[in-house]
Amino acid sequence: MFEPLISEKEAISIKYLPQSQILLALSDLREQNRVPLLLVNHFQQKKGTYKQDSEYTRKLGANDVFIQLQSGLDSIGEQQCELWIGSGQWQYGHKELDVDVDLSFCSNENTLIGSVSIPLEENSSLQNLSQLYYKQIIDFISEQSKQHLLRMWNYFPDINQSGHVLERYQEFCIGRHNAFASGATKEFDYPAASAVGSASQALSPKMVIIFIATHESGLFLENPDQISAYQYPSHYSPKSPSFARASIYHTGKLQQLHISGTASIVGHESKFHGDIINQTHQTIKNLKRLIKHGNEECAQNEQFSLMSSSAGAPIIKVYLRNPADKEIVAPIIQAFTPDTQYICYLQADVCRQELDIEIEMLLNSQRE
Ligand code: 3EB
Repeated sequence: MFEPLISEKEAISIKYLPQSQILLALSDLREQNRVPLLLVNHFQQKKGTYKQDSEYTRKLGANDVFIQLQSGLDSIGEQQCELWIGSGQWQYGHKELDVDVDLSFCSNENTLIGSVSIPLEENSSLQNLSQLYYKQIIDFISEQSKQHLLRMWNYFPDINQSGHVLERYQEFCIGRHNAFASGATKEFDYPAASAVGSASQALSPKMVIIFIATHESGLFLENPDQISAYQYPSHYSPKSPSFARASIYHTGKLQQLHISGTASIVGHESKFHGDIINQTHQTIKNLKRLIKHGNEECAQNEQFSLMSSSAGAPIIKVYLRNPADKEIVAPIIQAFTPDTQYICYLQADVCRQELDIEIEMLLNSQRE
């Protein structure tokens, strides 16, 4: 058997796999004494496919993944899953936040990963819900002494539609901002994040929040070519989006760079409205600038690289508003990260109406 990569021995490793490979991947993990922590299905439970889904779910049940959930997003092409893997001792738990809402989590000494799926009603206020549940997450991770949020994902339907007063994304931003403002999290330690719109025709619409929290604070980065999201002018949202462009965390010999959802934004302005090719090029430019900046700020030995190394290769997730754009952007992204083994294309609405693509990444590097 191959010696596991450093990223696989020391930290959470994330793989994007087609659903058809999940059961096999899980049985391989068992043989290697590695722990399946979280499985995200990027496809919906649709009427008519119930039988097939329940078969998959039943087999999965026997494989003991700590946390399983549906993102509410749809894959473009084959149905994709996201499998998070740990090693060593992890413990599972869950906490009831509300009648229908559990926070599922698993944690080791340094790290806690968790998820909350919040059922949405027609008239749910995204502001109230995000404020309420962010506050509960923040309180919970403090109790668990993993009080530093490192990385968060936020998925909810109809992100660009109007909510009670404002656009639903803006209402979400206000609630999130208020929750952070009421706690100890300041601008300079906002987590890296992604926030995109999930499919609106879901059978049971949800706001899904997934997060990584750590005992010691990560390092948070901004992109020199972009205004920090938390300093955007107020016309984007009365309370600016509370996230960092990237975060870095060390465990053992590994350092990991979590890059937030990144779009075709320069300064604070959206660029290349209606032009998916140039939006993709601009997004890649932003990603490269951020990686370069991360390396200048803090790489200790090995640099974060787009190429694969002893610490592993980057993984990359691409959110597209229009599934048909995959054909156009795939060759551009392939040329950008030729070494990546794991790339995941999802259909999602970018939180700015005029933008059609958002990309997030996770890179590993080795330190002494
Ligand atoms: C941007 O750069 C694009 O509100 O958490 C990207 C990543 C974006 C995260 C969020 C929003 C968020 O402003 C949008």
